[in-house]
Amino acid sequence: TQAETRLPGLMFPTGFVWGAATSAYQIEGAVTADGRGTSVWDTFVSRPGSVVGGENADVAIDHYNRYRDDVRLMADLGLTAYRFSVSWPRIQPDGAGEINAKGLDFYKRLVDELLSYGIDPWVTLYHWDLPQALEDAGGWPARDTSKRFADFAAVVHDGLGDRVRNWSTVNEPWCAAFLGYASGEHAPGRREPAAAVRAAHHLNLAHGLAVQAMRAQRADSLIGGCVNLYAITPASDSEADRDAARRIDGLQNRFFLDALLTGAYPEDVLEDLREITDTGFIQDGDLGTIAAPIDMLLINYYSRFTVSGAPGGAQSAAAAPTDSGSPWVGSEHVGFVNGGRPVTAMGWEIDDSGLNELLVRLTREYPPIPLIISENGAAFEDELTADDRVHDPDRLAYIDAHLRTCHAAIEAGIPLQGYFAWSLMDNFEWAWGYDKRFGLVYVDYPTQRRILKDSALWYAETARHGGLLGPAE
Ligand code: PNW
Repeated sequence: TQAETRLPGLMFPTGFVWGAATSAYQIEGAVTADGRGTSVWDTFVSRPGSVVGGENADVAIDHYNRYRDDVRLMADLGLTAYRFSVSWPRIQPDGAGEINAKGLDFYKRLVDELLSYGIDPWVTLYHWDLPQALEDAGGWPARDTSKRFADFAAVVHDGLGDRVRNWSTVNEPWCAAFLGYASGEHAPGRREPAAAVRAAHHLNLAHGLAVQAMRAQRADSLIGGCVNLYAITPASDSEADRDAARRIDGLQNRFFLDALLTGAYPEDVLEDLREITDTGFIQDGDLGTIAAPIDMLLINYYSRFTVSGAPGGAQSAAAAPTDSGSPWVGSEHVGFVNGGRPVTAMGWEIDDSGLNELLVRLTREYPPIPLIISENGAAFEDELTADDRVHDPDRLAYIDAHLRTCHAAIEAGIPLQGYFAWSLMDNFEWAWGYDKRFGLVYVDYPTQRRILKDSALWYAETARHGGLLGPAE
């Protein structure tokens, strides 16, 4: 292989986790199989105008039926870990009570298949597919949903805890709260800023209650919270721009990091938020629950935002594909400015220095905790060639640059223990439908054929080698 003809390059520590990630709704399909209930995403996609091209994930990439082949693909890629999520409505079709054994069985089979190849399963408990029945009862703005989530977490942990060691609770509470309940570009598509703030708190609370419930079941599970962080720069040194950066950093990063890691919401953010909602729903003791000790922090990193406080902003950071409001509740005046960097097919600016900035900041400003990059990757326009190849040098370069940043961080003593590429395979990219391809593996949707992109072959070699290869000898 090429590995033997190249210089060693940048080696990562032994035991570094080389993974790839997916989520249930984005890949599974089979939405009515084996007693699965309805989630808010099933409802949302059937509403005209919510997804580009009117697409849905009824079939997605049919992973529910093809999981054995997909796991073999992971083994071929030399992955040591696979991060996936469990569909709540498969386990509890109505979000509470009765356990649907057939749903849980699917994940048992999946985990056993992974373990048979020596691939470590990393389970995410919530990647946005709230049972519709719970949304009908109020959704995340209702406090009770946090308790229902803790019950669900206990069911899954009880069912899989004997064979899964690494767990995370809620994937990206920012997205679930503010894209789901403020901008409405994600399910359930509500545009209620005050409700979105309650949702954000209840998603944090759900995390804390789930940690408690799982710890009570067994002590040897490793449990983390998962946040999507952005590097944020003011467009200029003006007071207005610096205030814009403080606000967006507050809503996007600190609201979640401070709660999880220090047990307090940032005062300045609470003060901004009081203009749109009273915060009486944050009850005594909640923050203690939310800050229950965790074993690691999972970070999803994609990009940097450059922000301006000059009036006339109002557009969302990652411009939404559908008609939607602003996720930046109370800071709708903030403008997102072109920072002048190359962008991906999502229009997201490529900047690995932002990842470094975040890792350094986490180490400096928060109590020490093991870190995992649980998502990082990029969408580009991929094309299948006549000889069944996908040349994706931009994606390869994106991942390479971010891995170099990870390596430098580890050298600098930052406790970064793993990296998961988003995504293992092309899949249903939420409001964008199938238009945006994030996969290392190309999926030919009409035939469901999986084809390794150049980036997949390169990532496989990197994972096998345990580091980035140097130049040819
Ligand atoms: C994350 N934004 O989503 C999710 O965890 C994945 O499911 C998703 O496929 C991936 O990133 C790529 O989008 C995000 O608008 C969606 O800021 C939207 C935003 C951020 C993350």
